[in-house]
Amino acid sequence: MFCRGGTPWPPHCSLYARVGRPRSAAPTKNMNRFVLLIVILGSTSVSAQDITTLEKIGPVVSVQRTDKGVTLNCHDNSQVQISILAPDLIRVRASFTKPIPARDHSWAIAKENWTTPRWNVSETSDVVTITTDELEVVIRRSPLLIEFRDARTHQLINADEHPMSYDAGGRLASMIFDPKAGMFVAASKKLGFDEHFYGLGEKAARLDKRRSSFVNWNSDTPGYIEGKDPIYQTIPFYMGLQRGIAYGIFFDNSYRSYFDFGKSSQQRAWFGAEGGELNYYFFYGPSIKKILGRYADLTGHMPLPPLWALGNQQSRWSYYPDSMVEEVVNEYRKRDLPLDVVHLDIDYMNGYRVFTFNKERFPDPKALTDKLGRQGVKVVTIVDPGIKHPPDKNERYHAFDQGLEKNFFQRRRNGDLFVPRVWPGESVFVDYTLPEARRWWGDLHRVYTDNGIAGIWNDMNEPSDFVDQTGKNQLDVVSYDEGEKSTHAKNRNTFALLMARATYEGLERLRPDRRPYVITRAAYAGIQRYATMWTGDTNSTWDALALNIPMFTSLGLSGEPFVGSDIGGFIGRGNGELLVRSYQVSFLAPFCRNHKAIDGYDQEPWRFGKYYEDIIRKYLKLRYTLLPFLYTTLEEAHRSGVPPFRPLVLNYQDDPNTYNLDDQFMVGNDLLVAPILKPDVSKRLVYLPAGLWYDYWTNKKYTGGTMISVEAPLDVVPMFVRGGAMIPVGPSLNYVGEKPFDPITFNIYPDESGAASGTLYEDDGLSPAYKTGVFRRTTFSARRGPRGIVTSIERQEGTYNAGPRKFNFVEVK
Ligand code: MIG
Repeated sequence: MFCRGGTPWPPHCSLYARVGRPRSAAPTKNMNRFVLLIVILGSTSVSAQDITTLEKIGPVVSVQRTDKGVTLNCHDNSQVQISILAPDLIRVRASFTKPIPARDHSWAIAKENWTTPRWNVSETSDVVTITTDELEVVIRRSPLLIEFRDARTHQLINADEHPMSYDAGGRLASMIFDPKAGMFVAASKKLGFDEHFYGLGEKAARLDKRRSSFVNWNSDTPGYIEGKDPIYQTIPFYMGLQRGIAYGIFFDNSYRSYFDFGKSSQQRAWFGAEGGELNYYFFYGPSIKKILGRYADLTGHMPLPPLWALGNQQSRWSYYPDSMVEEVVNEYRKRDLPLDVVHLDIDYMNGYRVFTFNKERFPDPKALTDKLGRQGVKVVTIVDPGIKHPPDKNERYHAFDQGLEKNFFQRRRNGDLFVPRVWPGESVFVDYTLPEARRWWGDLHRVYTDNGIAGIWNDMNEPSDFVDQTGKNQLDVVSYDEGEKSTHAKNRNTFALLMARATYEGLERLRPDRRPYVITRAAYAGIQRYATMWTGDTNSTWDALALNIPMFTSLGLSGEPFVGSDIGGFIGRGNGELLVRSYQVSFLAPFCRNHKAIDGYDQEPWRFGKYYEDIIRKYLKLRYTLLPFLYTTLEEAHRSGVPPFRPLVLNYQDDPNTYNLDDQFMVGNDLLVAPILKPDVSKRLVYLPAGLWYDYWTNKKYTGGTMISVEAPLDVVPMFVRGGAMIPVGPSLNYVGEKPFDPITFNIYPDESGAASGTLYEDDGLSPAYKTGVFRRTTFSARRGPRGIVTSIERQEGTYNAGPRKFNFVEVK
């Protein structure tokens, strides 16, 4: 391996670069120093804080009733606003030692105007109590402590362990990113003896986050392993679950934030941030599904991507020239492997200049996309935020020239252009908080849409800077931020959200009759409105594969339903067995894409020989026949916020056996999958929740509520269908749209009582017409009678004419 001049690839090169390896020193000594440095960096994060040393908010001296709730005035001049958004959604906003500011802005929130539901407030000398139909918020005046109770049972759901706190004395100033940009604020909640924690978006961690702590600071972390934190995304939303009762907390604060679920203390789960407001939303379930629906109402429902986004995708850093892209696609077709999308990584550009094509490698991109289009394949191009800063003034590059002229680029406080170093070398970043800059950026995508590019893949948007990945080099970079002119401490974590927004809205304007398809690496809460995601630069290892499941399910529990990971792993050399097992996870993930680093061993499905290729084909084909089912579960995510790729706890939250189960997953309500995540293993234990289950491959029936042991030779992923399900299955396809979904066969898996039901969602798969009711959702039911199974249509919704298609009903026995 070699390090190319100045670029941080392969990853070990960047690490050396950060340590500043002296050229003459002996390598082993350097290695030790390097390890030491990592240890020191790693330990500064959470343990440095003891929130009990912070200043506590003062006791309540008066209470004002407002239209939407109450304002509490505190002894230390702090103010707390409690707003009732819905019977199960309460906002808590605190301002320390000064009144709540009039300015109230968040990039994450999709819905600001809620119709206040009926509510009441009552006061005694000790407490103020707010009641809605579902929640009781009990506020103790002195000290100020907030409790959330179930309005019907009065059962405690969540309670402050400590009054809300702020770092008035600047005790934490030495550890915070930018002490000038804000003051540490924190909230502390009682840790339930049996409380489990879920969510927090993309973390290289297990499903149940109890007894762990995390930091949010979007970071480019190639080759991350379990425990690496932070990585690319910030979703400051989590759910607590105790005795089957769930609540959610969305701490809407984009500064570097901290979440500790009983790691530093046995008493508390706390969260805090290095600035901004203590501003959180409390969601009450008790069901997780209901919380996810509300979270989607608040931060945005994922729009449907085009149906072909559920197709199989192939990528590589990088396929070029155009003839090689054609070769890849031809190989797929020749080998009878389904394929919908091929990705062009950074080498398609002219010297990494975004919005350009390299003329030698891709002389006629339109001809290429037309040709591939005739084979049923779409092209997605990568777009990074770095715009090349021309090395000499005479170089003309439209993206730079226009952006400079319009003053859309980020600048330091002293007015200098901020010049990070990324793939193009010295570059500039756009200030996406400027509405006109977002519009301009979106419009720049015309070069892609005109050339038939079907989707955009945003990378490096943490934003990554080879000069310094910690953000220190960007400390004094100012963003417009709706007039606040705030700095990096506040804007880093929302950079990707706004870039994705600019891209999505641009694609909407450029192709109004098509659904945009955007993929992102970094994110902040609300990202689901604009982009799908993948989990960045994983390793081609078994450990990395095992992380797929808790990462996908946690993302799903954090409002990001469309997720996936580089199949086979990104960095290093995989093998046929790992690749097959990786497909056995991802063939049911929303984003199903094989991708590999520039210096990794090739890993397209055929690269390890026919034996493995045949198994991969089996799973890709199965994915395509299951598309009617997958699309139906994806639409459910759009509508209800409940993701397709689920941890078992989401469907069985009363069953404690599911609370930390993260080597199995479910797709929708009906399919349970228990992949093999270790080499040379062909047998495993599978937990089946209570009820009747059918082995997908053999139709053998099991009664759940127990562990079973199943065989899983390399060509088998253990998979079970819930008794009571009807699974819609379509014809075998090489790509989406090759033929209509006709016939559609409903495989009926009756439950113990002989009943089953299922749903089929259909629309044109391409246009935004579904948003105005042009879809068809059909609910079917089946019942075993004396003369066999009887099926009926329970309900039909929507105005879409799905055309004549044949439905077959097959009872699985
Ligand atoms: O510094 O575009 O995560 O998928 O292939 C590496 C090159 C930049 C990181 C992405 C990866 C992509 C690669 N990129």
